[in-house]
Amino acid sequence: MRTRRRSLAVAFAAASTLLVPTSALAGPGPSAAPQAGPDRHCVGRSAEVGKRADNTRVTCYDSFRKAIHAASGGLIADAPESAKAAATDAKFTARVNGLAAAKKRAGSAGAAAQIIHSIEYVHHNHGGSTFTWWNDWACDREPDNDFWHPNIAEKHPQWDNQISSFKTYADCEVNHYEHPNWGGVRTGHQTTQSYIGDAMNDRSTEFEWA
Ligand SMILES: [Ca+2]
Ligand SMILES: [Ca+2]
Repeated sequence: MRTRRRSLAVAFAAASTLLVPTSALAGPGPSAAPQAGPDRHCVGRSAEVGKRADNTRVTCYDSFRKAIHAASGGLIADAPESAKAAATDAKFTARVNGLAAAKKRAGSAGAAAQIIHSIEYVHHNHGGSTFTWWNDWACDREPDNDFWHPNIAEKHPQWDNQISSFKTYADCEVNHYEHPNWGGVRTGHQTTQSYIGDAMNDRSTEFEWA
């Protein structure tokens, strides 16, 4: 028994010695893929159509609730923790759709309030990491484009070619483009979809809201 124990100890020591250099040498492998690991919830300011897009900005959080708090300019502090649950939560949807009215009611006190236009999801059926887009006004219910974001690969490559479903708010429809400069395949203006469709799945690079 004692002999066997000693052999195991020796074997373990040998394995440990071997394991150290092996793990130290292991660089980024498949696990470094953009969507590996825990979900991320990012928030981005779009640009008004006709204006330069250099005031766009993106911040990311480890919690959907924190992301919505930031995206709404502090008006919604208690969003569901689950982004997937939020997509079918009628009360949450009504609150997001009410952001423009809340901002108007608040007058100058609501100056910091932000209007959420769409929440883009990495997986089908509103699952996985999210990207929430906002600007200072709601969409205007006219068919022309109101807001846009150019080539997301430029500054946020981890978000290029990721979107699989989305939810729209504030009278907005969103158009997704496959390539920069309004290129390639597009979804056309759409409201909430639980699947973006085979033609545009994991291909969105530019966005427009109408
Ligand atoms: Ca996806
Ligand atoms: Ca693309």
